This record gives sequence, C-alpha cells and structure tokens, in this order.
Amino acid sequence: MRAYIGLGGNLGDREATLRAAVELLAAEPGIAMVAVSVFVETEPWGYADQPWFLNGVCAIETELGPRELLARLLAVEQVLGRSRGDGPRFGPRSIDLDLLVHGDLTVSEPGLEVPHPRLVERWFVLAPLAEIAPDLIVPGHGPVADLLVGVQ
Ligand code: PH2
Ligand code: MG
Ligand code: MG
Repeated sequence: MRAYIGLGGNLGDREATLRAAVELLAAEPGIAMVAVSVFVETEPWGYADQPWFLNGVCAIETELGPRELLARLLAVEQVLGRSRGDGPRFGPRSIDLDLLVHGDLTVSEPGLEVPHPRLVERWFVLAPLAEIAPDLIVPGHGPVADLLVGVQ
C-alpha cells in the first residue's frame, strides 16, 4: 500500500535529521521509499514560542499495516534522539514522524488515527503532500489540492 509520512523538526540540525529519518525509513524491511518532497521552513503551529520548523513529506510503498508502521516511525524517532513525554503539546522536537495517510484506510483507535487528525488544518503538511502526490484523495476528506486551497 502507498503511505505518506510527515517529517518535521525544529531542534538541532533540522536538515540533517530529516535526511537521516528518510534514510532510516528507506532501510526498514517492508518499506520502499517512493518520493521525498522539498523540505520547507515553516512557522510554528499550535505553540508559538519555539523555533521555526523544517517540514517535508515522503511517500512509501509498504506491506506493513498501520500499527506496525507507526511502531517503526516511533523507533526511528527514538534512534534520532526524540524524547517524548516532556515539554508542551505541539512544542519543540528534534524529529517528528507522523503517519498521514495509509492507502484508503480510515482508522480511529486509541493511539492510532489515520488519516492524521490535524492534516487538513496544516499547510506545512498539505503543501509538501500536494507536491509529491498532486492527485491524492485523502480518505474522508477529498483531493489534496482542494484541501490545500482551504488552508491558504
Ligand atoms: N508540529 C507540531 C506542532 N507545530 N508547526 C510546524 N510548523 N511544523 C510542525 O511539524 C509542527 C508544528 C507537532 O507535531
Ligand atoms: Mg506532528
Ligand atoms: Mg507525531
């Protein structure tokens, strides 16, 4: 299945960390890297008093289900030094890997929501997503191009 992963970070060498995340994901068994967007610098969303983020999106082809994929994303975050459970909600982080879309799946379970629940509000997700997947239909929401217009 085709899945889309949001990449973000605003601490340390953001570019190097996002690149490393793409490399680590590409090296995971059961994951093939298909496309990587341009990384863009973006104003903090949700919590203003923090450095600007670097954001991007990658497309993968995977046989992993959403639970297993999410576990791999968390593992890669750990390898890259992400510390969880400290700091404010929406606050600074070295790396954040979010499962945005997973094929045509819609999942709403504790700890797992697909498509990502805040995807449609976020320019920093929709713009790179539309760059690498302009014809994508986000399950439950519609064409990515229409969603992008909605946040501009
Ligand atoms: N991630 C957040 C909170 N706010 N703002 C920007 N610009 N980019 C992010 O990736 C981001 C954010 C929590 O996941
Ligand atoms: Mg996030
Ligand atoms: Mg996250």
